[in-house]
Amino acid sequence: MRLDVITIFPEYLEPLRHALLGKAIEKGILTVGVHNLRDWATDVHKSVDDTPYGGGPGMVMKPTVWGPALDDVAAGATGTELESAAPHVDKPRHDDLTGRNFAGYAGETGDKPLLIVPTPAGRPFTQEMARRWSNEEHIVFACGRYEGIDQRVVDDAANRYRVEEVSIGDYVLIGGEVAVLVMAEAITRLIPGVLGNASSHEEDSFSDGLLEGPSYTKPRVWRGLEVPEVLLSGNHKLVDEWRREQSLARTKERRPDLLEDCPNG
Ligand code: 6GU
Repeated sequence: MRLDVITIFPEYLEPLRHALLGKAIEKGILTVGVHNLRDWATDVHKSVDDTPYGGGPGMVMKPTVWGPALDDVAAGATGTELESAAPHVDKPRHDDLTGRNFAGYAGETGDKPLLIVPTPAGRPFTQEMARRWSNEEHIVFACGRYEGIDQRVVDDAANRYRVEEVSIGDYVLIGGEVAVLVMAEAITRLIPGVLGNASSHEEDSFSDGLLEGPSYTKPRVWRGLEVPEVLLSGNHKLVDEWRREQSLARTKERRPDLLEDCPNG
């Protein structure tokens, strides 16, 4: 997978190159390009924003800067790591290989990259989106700051991208950068080879619609607190049943909304 991020704060995206994702880059599973939006600014002050039509507080990011930036990044014409940016239309995606593919899935219109625009006004990001997008060949994130990006940028980008405006939750961040870190991690950890254990995400919270229950390790007694007896029994059937009960109880307590139309509930 290739990830490109366009931002006015490229240093904010440094964590993408560290720890887990850094390993994926070293292994050649992932390519990351971070681009400074100001490189596409044309005036002496390198300005990227302007006052909003219709008045009001704050500034709006300029279409005349964003348009060319998105054109260049879609075309892989930014001078960085060009080889892996080329689309691989015939390459099977990992969900095809594991038989988990289904109709209507991202990457179907293969040649256009996916453009994700983080915004509190977007559709809520979910584990299901992370799973679908983990099959993408090329994802571009467009980070807005201030009061957002001129809407025509998003409308026009649909000519070269499949565009998604996405929110990571019901709160407001200063800009999209941290949301990109969140989504990039949620997406890339599902690519085979990025996590050590290939099946370790199959029991994640949300992958079966429930929260994960508690986990324990040695020692058996710590500060007077004992590990639940059933986990020491060696009876896998009993352990599975107990874990399911714990999942359900926790979900009822913390996220009753998840149980409303839950086929497993
Ligand atoms: Cl994706 N961006 C910003 N700026 N704020 C947010 C958000 C995104 N999701 C929740 N709040």
